Amino acid sequence: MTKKLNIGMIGYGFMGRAHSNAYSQVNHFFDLDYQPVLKAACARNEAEVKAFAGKWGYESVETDWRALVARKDIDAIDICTPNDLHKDIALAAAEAGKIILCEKPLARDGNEGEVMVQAVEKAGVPNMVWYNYRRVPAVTLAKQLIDEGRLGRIFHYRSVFLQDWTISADLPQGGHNLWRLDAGAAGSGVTGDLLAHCFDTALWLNGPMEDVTAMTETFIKERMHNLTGKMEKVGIDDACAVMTRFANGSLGTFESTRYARGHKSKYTFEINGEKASIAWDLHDLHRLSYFDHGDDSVVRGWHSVHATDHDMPYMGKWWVPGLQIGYEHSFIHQVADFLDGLAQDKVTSPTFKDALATQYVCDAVLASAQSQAWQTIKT
Ligand code: SOE
Repeated sequence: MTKKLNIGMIGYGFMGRAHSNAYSQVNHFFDLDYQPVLKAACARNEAEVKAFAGKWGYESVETDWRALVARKDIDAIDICTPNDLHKDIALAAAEAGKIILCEKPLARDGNEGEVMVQAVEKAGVPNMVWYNYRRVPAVTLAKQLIDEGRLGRIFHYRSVFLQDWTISADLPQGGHNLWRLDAGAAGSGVTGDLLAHCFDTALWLNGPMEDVTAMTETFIKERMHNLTGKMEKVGIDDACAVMTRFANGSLGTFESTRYARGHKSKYTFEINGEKASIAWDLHDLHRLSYFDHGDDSVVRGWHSVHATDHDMPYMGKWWVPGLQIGYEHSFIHQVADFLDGLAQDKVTSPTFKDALATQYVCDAVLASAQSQAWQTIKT
């Protein structure tokens, strides 16, 4: 019989919606021992959280996350708040013995992340961080191809995450929707928000990085702060470029900006190996580009693999071959894997500990941009 897993969701923004959708959909498509129940939604603004709860079908609301964490009928806490609340909520939830799912990045920096890892490990509670792009079928396929040795020795890992939504100097910082521009709430700018995705995927596909050198820029130095009503210094990085060495000997380059006019969410990676190369682009997320040097020379070239057949990762659970899925499905896949892990008493990656490794890369990047010197990445 299916076991109910009562979810307490904290936050109702973009990610609150993405996760709620995943919980609602997962049992329609995956055969699982657990079924998430949208038990309670929590946010400070009562009217907003009630509207959110009504739309998604949450059974109740709370306006204080501590009251939610204290509730006996909640099994799992999902943290979808701005980054500055991740640590306190996670610590309280671990103390209360709750399962914890936390939106990325794990924390504002490695120090906060370490405390969170200690807390979940001490409490022995299942935990996971929502680095969703690992579960796009074409990205999971990339992992399979690498693990099968099809690329051979890896030489290069190249990745960018480009957006353009903060170019206007009139855009304020802080508060609902714009906390990503407020260093106090976010911790950092594109490094923690966007490069963190690139680093998580890279660590998963290509293994640990050893050291980094980086530069950052803040193009708009002051913005009106929504919470104070005053012009305040902008503390986040608007753009960041990184060079790194991976432990497997390959070289990595990463770039992220919110000032790439014309790009809305252009996340790409390309990996060049001795035998083959692969490339992926979020704007065409169901395709994996693949070049195999072993192909007969007269047909050798870049293949565009449409990752929709039933033998592609996760795709057997969806429609008929050729019909593609999208962004929101990566979250559904992540919940499916997590619930399956719970049923089998197995850890589902990325755990808090895995996400701490990404946090350490971000810390080293920001430290390098500051010191203008190479930085060793903490392990
Ligand atoms: C920022 O605009 C953002 O929403 C990130 O916070 C998400 O993690 C990323 O997937 C898309 O862009």
